[in-house]
Amino acid sequence: MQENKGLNKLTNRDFFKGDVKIIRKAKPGPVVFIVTNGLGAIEAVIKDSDFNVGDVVYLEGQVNEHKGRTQIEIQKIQKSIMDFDTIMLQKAKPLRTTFSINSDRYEKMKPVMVSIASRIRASILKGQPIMIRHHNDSDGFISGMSLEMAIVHFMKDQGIDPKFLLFRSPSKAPYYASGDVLRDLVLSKRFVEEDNSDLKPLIIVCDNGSTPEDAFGLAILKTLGYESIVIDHHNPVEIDENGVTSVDKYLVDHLNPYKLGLDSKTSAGQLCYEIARMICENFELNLMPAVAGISDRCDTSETAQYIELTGKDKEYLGKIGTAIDYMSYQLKHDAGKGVFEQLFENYDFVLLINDEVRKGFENQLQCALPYLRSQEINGINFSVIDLEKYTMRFTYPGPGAVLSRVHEVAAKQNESLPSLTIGATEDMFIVRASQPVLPVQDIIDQLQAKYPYANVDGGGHEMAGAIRFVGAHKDVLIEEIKNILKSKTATFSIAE
Ligand SMILES: [Mn+2]
Repeated sequence: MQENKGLNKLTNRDFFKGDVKIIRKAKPGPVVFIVTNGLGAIEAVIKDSDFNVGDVVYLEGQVNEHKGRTQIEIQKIQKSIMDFDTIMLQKAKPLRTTFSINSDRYEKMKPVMVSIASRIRASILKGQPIMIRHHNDSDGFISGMSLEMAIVHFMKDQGIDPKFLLFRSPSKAPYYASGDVLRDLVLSKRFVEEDNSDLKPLIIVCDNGSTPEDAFGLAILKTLGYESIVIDHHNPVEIDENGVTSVDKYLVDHLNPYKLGLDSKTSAGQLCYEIARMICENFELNLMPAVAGISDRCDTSETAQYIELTGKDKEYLGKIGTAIDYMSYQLKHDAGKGVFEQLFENYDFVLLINDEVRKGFENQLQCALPYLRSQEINGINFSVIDLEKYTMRFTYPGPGAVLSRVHEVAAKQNESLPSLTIGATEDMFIVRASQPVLPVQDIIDQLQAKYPYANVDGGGHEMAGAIRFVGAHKDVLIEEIKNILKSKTATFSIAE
């Protein structure tokens, strides 16, 4: 066998001698190790052994085929003093560190992206399980799926079986809620038992994770000794002049454009896609960042470049995003493995779902629009609709999507003014604005200050977000939002 050759390239009747690291150990029965030389992995079998995951050993043995699998039959195993960590660290460096498009924004974020890609590659190489949690919308699914696809690709290239090593799931709440964190902990325990490994999974949170709402969940993970990474583009709300956010102290890496003085206009799906390309230099699926950017309304030159790469138009791609949102709604907590992938492969499936979604919107809007109330306050077209009363519950599209459409209609009705639309449910306001006339966070801060007993909470982008509160105070809070608008002294101009 030649040097610098991955162990997964060994073939029947080779004789192996060399230093390896144990990345998995399976019992009972004979001990089956998965060992790697940093370039590729292979099974190595012995009757019994006290060596464990993480140990570096010197091996000698015949390579044989057993039930269709190539294995080293260990004849000699002993402790090795080789510095494997240095070799693995070297190997973890991405082979590709260029982007699929030209972007000054990306260049600014590159060091963090390369660092995250290296860390994920290092986890794969040492057999550390990886758990991906992502927002349950189109951009969030694309974030999680692009990382997942690249990781699977890289694992297979290395001869590593992704089973028990990779897990992805959507979050129900628009943040990494403690319930999801605890569920992940239970699942991670199962990983470790299957694996006989004492390596705790690496947790990756995408399109969520940057705000104070995420802090409790991420603090739990840190306290229990887990490594977590956040890749997000939502406004972190709490961020100091050095770009340090409220969650940074719980993380090993945190990519968020705001940390580098940028904004939410680069979607998490686009960030994750570029990191995915660095994890595996053979991974490419440019439909993903194009759809993610369109779904999250990121009107940037980056999105335009991605669209161009696909050779499709915005409408065609937008329909894939719509279909992802629909499936996410129907599948709830389910990762939908194998089904979401179809949306990037079978466009008839996309069209079929879009037809259903169109009918659903028509229905919901027919119910809601007659009850939309608009008024001009201080140069702003302010509209309110009671989504609880005037839409069908548990029916797609849900209140957030319906409110977006209602807002579009409200904005069209009075195009000369900036529009702010609020959709109210029992204990939540969904907010949409055509311009950043009154950022959602400002509303939250002011309501919190004046009505502490309403327990106002929430978050979002500058022009879209959600505000939760104790239901009894709903009407008072709506009136207060109107007062906030009335008392604003600034006049707003229409953006060109
Ligand atoms: Mn997003």
